[in-house]
Amino acid sequence: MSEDVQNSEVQNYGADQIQILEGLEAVRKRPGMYIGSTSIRGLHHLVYEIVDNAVDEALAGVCKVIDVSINEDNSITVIDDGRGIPVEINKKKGISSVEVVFTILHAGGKFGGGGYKVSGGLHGVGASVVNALSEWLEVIVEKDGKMYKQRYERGKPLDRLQEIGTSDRHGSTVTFLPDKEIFEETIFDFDTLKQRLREMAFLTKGLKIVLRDKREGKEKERTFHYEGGISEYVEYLNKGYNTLYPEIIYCEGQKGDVYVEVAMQHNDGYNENCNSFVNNITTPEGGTHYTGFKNAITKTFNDYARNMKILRDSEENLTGEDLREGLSAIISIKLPEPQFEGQTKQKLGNSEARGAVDAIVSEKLTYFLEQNPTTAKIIVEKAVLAQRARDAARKARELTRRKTALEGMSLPGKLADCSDKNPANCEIFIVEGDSAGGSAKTARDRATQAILPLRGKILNVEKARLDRILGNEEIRAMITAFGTGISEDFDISKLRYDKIIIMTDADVDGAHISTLMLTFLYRFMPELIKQGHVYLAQPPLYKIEKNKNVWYAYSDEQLNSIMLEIGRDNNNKVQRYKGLGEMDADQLWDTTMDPQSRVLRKVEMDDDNIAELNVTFNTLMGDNVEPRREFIEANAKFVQNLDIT
Ligand code: TSJ
Repeated sequence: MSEDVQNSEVQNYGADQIQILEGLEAVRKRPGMYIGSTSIRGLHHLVYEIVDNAVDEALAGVCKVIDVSINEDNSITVIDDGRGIPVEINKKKGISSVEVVFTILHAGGKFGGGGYKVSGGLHGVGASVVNALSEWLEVIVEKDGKMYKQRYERGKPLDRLQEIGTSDRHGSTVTFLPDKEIFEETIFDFDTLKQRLREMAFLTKGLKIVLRDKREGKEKERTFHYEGGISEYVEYLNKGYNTLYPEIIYCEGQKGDVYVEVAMQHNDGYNENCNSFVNNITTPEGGTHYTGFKNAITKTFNDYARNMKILRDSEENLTGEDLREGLSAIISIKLPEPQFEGQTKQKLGNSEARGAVDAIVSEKLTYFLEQNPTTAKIIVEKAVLAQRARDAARKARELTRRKTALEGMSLPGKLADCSDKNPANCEIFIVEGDSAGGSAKTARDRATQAILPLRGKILNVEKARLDRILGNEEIRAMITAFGTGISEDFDISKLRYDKIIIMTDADVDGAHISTLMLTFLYRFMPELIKQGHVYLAQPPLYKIEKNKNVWYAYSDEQLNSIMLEIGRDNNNKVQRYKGLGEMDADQLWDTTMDPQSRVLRKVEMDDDNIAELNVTFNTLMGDNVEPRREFIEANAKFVQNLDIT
């Protein structure tokens, strides 16, 4: 690098520099266009953006470790051991390549109408967007024995890239502090970063990603390193389930520009858990790659079953749905120019991906089935059983439909409905137990609050086939009360209540019942959760009385602070509520149901984290007791864990 370039005054902006600054100014004016939002979600996208660049270096085979730190001041440092960002002067722009990376908007980076990240190349919008949205950013490059550094403030370089010393390692280090003028929230959440970084590590086999929290009192560290890549991801998805066979089926190959990797394994459950990715970005709505995968599975297993005479000529083909019952899979493809479609731009559109995945999975799976006849037979037999159950379920469902058509909307007998007919004003409490249900019926505001008492624990939908689920009285009561129908029949415009409030005892059993309820909603009416209609009521844990005054405490901390305030003496009476049933109607209204004073917790889910949410449910609801216990112990407040944003 020549001396004069290093020392030139940045203040002398040329035409190029002015253009660059205008570009970054546009990012600061409309950040949402580039990172989706300026909420906590957008904040975390900054980290993924920087890490993506280092992951690209790993994909090129020249980076083994990526180290991500949340620093004491809530800045982020990402270090890799790659080749180091090129430092030579870019002939066209007259500045170092490092400066190009941090100041010129990524040509391919585009955003769809829905505001979701839609990568143009292997990475997203680029490091320049992160730079523009940071109060300051520092980059250090180590390569060829030298160390270079440059600092920016709100996107503007303070000086040119400087050679600052020598180094015997190679790599890139980027530290940035998100701009408080831009973001509504600038405190990073360790668990949110943890989930995405774990996903990235699963998707890039061999890459080691270390996440550290260096903030005072929060110090911790996690390492993600999977030599098995997506095969280990499938193993992780099936943790807590009994698998049907020991092998993880793995297919890999390249066709044209499309690199395809698929891993899968069946468990003895009934839900499909297939997650697809393009260039390491999740595609919750699937698309051509997922279609190619489904085509290959259906065709290959049917061909196999017929060749082996497990299916006779007179018998019908197995359907794709039946073959995917209990299937956990990761479909990960990489291609140069992904096209995203659909309302939220989360669905892959490239037609070449369909053929590539279909061809590669068909070929490798055919070979696998020939080599592993015992496993092949287990899968086909499970699908045959699923086929039969599906027939039974269809009959049960037709019966339900005919009934509603004949009798009109016949609401369940146990439902105490509200009188207001405008759903926007209405809420329904799903209450555990008949006695609490009775109190709730007395306490409620009859105009706007409906009560549906449920008896005991509701059916665990993770452990039952559709015919049994639809036959369950409690579940049918909820379906008819909500009015929306389920699964493919689901229609949110028919929702009869704006809020669905789950009200259970504040103990372990209550938490379990809430989880069963949420599992049901998540599997059959996920839109209710996505669109924010589902809530958890928050009954108090304690009642404190002193001289005819009454306080309620919703946590142990609150109990302590109340006791401190009123003084600990013999006039205090503290009652620990063991269940909703111990409250009379007035108390229940005051503490838990009155819209003016109650606390509700909204249940949230996020497309970014579908695979994670699936894990949460599998671990809690699957068969193996051990992982479930670990999970509950590790997440004492586990219902909050559903608030994955
Ligand atoms: F872009 C960035 F600043 F966000 C960033 C880039 C952040 C981090 C943490 C790492 C990186 C990065 C970039 N790590 N490694 C690289 N490598 C290159 O940019 C590179 C190096 C050498 C060559 C070559 O052809 O010799 C090519 C490239 C693209």
